[in-house]
Amino acid sequence: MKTIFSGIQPSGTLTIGNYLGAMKHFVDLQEDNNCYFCIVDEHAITVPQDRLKLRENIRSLAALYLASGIDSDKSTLFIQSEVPAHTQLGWMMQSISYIGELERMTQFKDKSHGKEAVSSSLLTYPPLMAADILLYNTDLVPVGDDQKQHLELTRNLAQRFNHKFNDIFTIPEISIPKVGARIMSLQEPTKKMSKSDENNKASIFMLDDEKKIEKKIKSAVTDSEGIVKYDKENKPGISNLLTIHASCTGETIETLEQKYEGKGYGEFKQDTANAVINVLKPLQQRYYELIDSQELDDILDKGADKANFAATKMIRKAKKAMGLGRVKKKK
Ligand code: ATP
Ligand code: LTN
Repeated sequence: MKTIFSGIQPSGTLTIGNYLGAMKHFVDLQEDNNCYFCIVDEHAITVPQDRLKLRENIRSLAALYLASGIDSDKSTLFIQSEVPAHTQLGWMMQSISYIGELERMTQFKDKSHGKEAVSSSLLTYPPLMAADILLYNTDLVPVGDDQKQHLELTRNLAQRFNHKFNDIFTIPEISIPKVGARIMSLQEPTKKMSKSDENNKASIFMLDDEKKIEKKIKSAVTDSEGIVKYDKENKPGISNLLTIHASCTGETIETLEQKYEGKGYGEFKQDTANAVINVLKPLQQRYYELIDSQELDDILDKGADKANFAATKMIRKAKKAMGLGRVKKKK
């Protein structure tokens, strides 16, 4: 049994990229592991958020986790800002991070590029992410491909802390899915599908209805060759649809290539849309049952209690290791 930790930002409606690259795998992992799944709202405020929208997104993300199959009897589901230990350890992690290494993070470069005002928390986002993971003695972190660099930094910070102070942190491993680790934009298939993409047609959202899903997949950018074949370099659009299709049905990409040999893109796109709809429809039904329920609040309360208990223990150790606070004199 391993300890697993992962987090998703409540920064908009989740896409099937988030689902196929991350959430779907969380559900498989919870069967025989000790899992923590977090709604990382403190990460979301590193870029400007509308307060009411943020509140809505937090609740919506919690309901999506559960609707996807996260079981609160097996896993701990909680909101980051309801466990103060995250920012506490985040600060300690910042104090052993170098500005140079944070400036080298591609996510920081991408998100700060061309912006007039860049918050300092956008730069110090990775030490907070390291804290999230290290608080729980995490062995494994399931994430999409884009988080590799942050995980590498987390491992470095954990090693640095252990070496400098005391050996208290487990060095976490990263787990990236074989298929679906990087779902691309439907409109610009060389760019990752993102929940914050300005072009609405570029992403399929987990709460999109059947008609929207069909429309978006049918208008997905492909090529004029007419051959359903995986070739990421020359046919990024078709390769992306093959990945989506395969991840949704569990078929291999090779099986799909054979199945659509000699057939046009029309039929392939229609079947891909159906495959996505079949995955999302039952999930959406459960989502709407949960979103305004008391059950959802009870689960999040229980999750915060469990996470607080485990995280507080680690904070005590980290403070002691760094020499923070005091040792009380005996009377
Ligand atoms: P944004 O799109 O707003 O920049 P994000 O979706 O990258 O944010 P998160 O919501 O925190 O950021 O990501 C949650 C998880 O989903 C992470 O494990 C991330 O790697 C994964 N993920 C995000 N986008 C994709 C994608 N296009 N393909 C596969 N996995 C993805
Ligand atoms: N940085 C991640 C979200 C995230 C996370 C984490 C993922 C914050 N804390 C801890 C795994 C473990 C992202 O942007 N996708």
